[in-house]
Amino acid sequence: MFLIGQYDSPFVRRVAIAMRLYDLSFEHRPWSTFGDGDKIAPFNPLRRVPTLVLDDGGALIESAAILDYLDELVGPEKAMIAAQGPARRSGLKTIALATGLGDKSVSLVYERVLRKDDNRSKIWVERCEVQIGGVLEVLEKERAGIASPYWFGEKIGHPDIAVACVLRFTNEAHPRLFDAARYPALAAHAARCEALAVFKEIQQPLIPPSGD
Ligand SMILES: N[C@@H](CCC(=O)N[C@@H](CS)C(=O)NCC(=O)O)C(=O)O
Repeated sequence: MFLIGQYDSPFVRRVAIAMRLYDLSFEHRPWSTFGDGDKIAPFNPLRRVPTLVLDDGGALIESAAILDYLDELVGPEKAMIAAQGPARRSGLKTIALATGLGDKSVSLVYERVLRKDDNRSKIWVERCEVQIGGVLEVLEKERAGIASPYWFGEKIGHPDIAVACVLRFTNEAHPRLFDAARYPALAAHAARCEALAVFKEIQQPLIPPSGD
């Protein structure tokens, strides 16, 4: 199978990190959503990443759906989220907050680089910034109340990976919005994850689209 997308995307990165942790081999096609849109389109008409192309030629889109498939592949014992019950719901909520924050951060990048007329929507930018701040506050409070090395215990899980990937992206794209002194538990969480070999291997400094 091959994974389409660059590792500066927090969504592509979280899928690739999970695949490595699951020991699943894959080829990486680091196609850019804007520059290589025509290459992505036959696999995903939305021209979005991550897109995972399976050995039978079928393509999976959306990081959550891709990870759902990978979890099924490795089975419930190995899956990096509880199979059911309150622990699963809680994990899915943390992931949704993190990836929602990621959506807002990505949206702010597009707003910044794709508008050539200096005509950004003030309402949209302010809304995204409020949403990002709100999620950071909630995640900080949640993480500060957890003593274990990872969000749901001793072992790394999808929520940990999602939060760390999104924090790195947000920090690179909008350093003003993530002040480590204000969010010390999240900063420590990100540092713990980024220190792992798999996070060091699977990363790429942010290259925003040029808009040309
Ligand atoms: N909800 C999607 C978000 C993926 C996403 O936003 N990908 C960005 C790159 S970071 C993308 O494909 N952007 C191009 C576009 O949306 O047209 C997921 O979880 O996979």
